[in-house]
Amino acid sequence: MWGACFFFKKGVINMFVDQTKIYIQAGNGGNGAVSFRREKYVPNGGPDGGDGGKGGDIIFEVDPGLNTLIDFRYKRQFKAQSGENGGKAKRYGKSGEDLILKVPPGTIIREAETGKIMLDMSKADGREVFLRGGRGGKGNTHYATATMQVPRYAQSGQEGRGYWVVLELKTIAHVGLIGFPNVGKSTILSMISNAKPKIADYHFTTLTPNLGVVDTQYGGGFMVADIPGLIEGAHQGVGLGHAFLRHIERTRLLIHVVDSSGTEGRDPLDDIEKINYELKAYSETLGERPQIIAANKIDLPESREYIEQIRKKYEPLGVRVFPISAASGEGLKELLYYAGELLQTINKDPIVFETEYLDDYDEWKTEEPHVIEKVEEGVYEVSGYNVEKMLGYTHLDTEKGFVFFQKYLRDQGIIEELEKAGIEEGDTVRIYDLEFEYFKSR
Ligand SMILES: Nc1nc2c(ncn2[C@@H]2O[C@H](COP(=O)(O)OP(=O)(O)O)[C@@H](O)[C@H]2O)c(=O)[nH]1
Ligand SMILES: [Mg+2]
Repeated sequence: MWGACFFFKKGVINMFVDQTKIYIQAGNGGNGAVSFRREKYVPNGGPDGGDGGKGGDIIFEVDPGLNTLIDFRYKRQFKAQSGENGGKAKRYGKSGEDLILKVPPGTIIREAETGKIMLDMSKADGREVFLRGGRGGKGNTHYATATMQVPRYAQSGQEGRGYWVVLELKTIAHVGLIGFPNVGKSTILSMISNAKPKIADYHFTTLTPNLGVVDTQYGGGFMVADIPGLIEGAHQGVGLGHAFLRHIERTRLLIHVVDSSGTEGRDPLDDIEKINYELKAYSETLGERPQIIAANKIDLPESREYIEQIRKKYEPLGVRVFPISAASGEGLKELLYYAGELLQTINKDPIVFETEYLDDYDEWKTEEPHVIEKVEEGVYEVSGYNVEKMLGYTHLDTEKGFVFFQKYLRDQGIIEELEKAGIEEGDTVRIYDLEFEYFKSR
C-alpha cells in the first residue's frame, strides 16, 4: 500500500511547502566575434570571427526522493550559465552549462502572470528542458558577401529568456475529502491523521488543501486531502472554484462528505447532487471518479431519515454509503478501511495535466515594435526584438537570405519609415552590429 508514497513521513507534513514563486532565466548566447585573418582592415585578410556559444538551458528534473519545495524557499533566482563570446581564428565560444532544477514528483510549473500550466512534472522519471538558452551570435565570417568583404559586424548573442514562475506541489493525496463547507471534512481529517486543520474555519481562508497520512488504526498507508471551498458554481470559477477543483482532479478516490442531519435548512440529497454536478461540469473524468459517501453527523437525530434516503438512491448505483460521526469517531474505521481497499483496485498511474501554455520558442514574448533612429548624419539605426530575431534566422551570406531579409524589412514597413525619416541613397542603415548601405529600389 505504501508504494509511491513512501517518502511521506509523519511529522514532516507541517513543513510542506505547497507553492513558491521563483525567477528562472536561461543563459544568454555569447556574442559573435569581429576579427580578421591578418591585420585589421586589410581587405584580403578576410573575416575570421568565431560564433558565440549557446546559453545554458533551464531543465526541470523530478527527484522522487524530494517531497517539498523547501529548497526554493531560500533561493529564488536561478540563471543558467551564459555562452562565451566567439574568438579570433573562428574560435567558437563555449556553450553555457545547463541548470538542472530538481523538484518533487507532482510539481507543476505555472506562469506567474497568468497562472497557466507551463509544465507538469508528475511523471516520476521526468526530465524536461523548460527554457532553451539563447543562441550564440554569428561571427563576422558569416557576413562576408560579394560586395561586403570586410564585414565589421557580428551578431549579438540572444538573451536568455526569463520568467517568474510559480512552482506548485500538487496534492498527491490518494483520497480527497469533498463536500460543501461545514459538513465536517476538516473534522474527519483531524480524527484520522496527524493533520491539524482548522475546524469550522471560514472556507476561503486557504487555497491549500490540508493533507494528512491516515493513521494505522484506520488502515494507514495513504494520504487524504481535505479540500475546502467547493460551492455551487465552482466549475465556473465561483469562489476560486477552479483552484479547488484542480486539487480534486489529482486524487484518485473521493470521499463525498455530506451533513446527513440536514442542519441549516439543507437537504443532504440535494447537496450531493449539486456537488456532483460541479465535478461533472468541470471535467468528464472528474465526474466519473470513484466515490464513497460519508453521511456525517449521525450523532444528531435528524440524520436517521436522510441516511435511508441516501442509501436507497446511491447504493444501487454502486456507491457505498457510510454513516459516520466525525465528532465521536463512530464509523470512521469502516469508512477508511473500505477506502484503503478500494484504492488498491484503482489505477495508480499519475494523473498528468496538459500544458495550457503553448509557447513557441521562436516567438519572442515581447512584441516590441522596432525603433528607427537617426544616430548621426547619414546613419540610421533600426532596433527591436523582432528585427533581431529575424537577423538570427537569416543567412545574409547567401543571396537568397539577403533578398529575404530585405523583403522582411519592406513588409514590416521599415523601409518606408526610413524614407519618411529622410534617408538618402548611400546612407548607412545599422541594425544591431550589421551595417547596410541604402539604395532606393526602383
Ligand atoms: N454534531 C456534529 N458536528 C460535527 C460533526 N463533524 C463536524 N461537526 C461540526 O461541524 C462544523 C463544521 O466542521 P468542519 O470540519 O470545519 O467542516 P468542513 O467545512 O467541511 O471542513 C464544526 O462546528 C464541527 O464541529 C459531527 O459528526 N457531529
Ligand atoms: Mg474545513
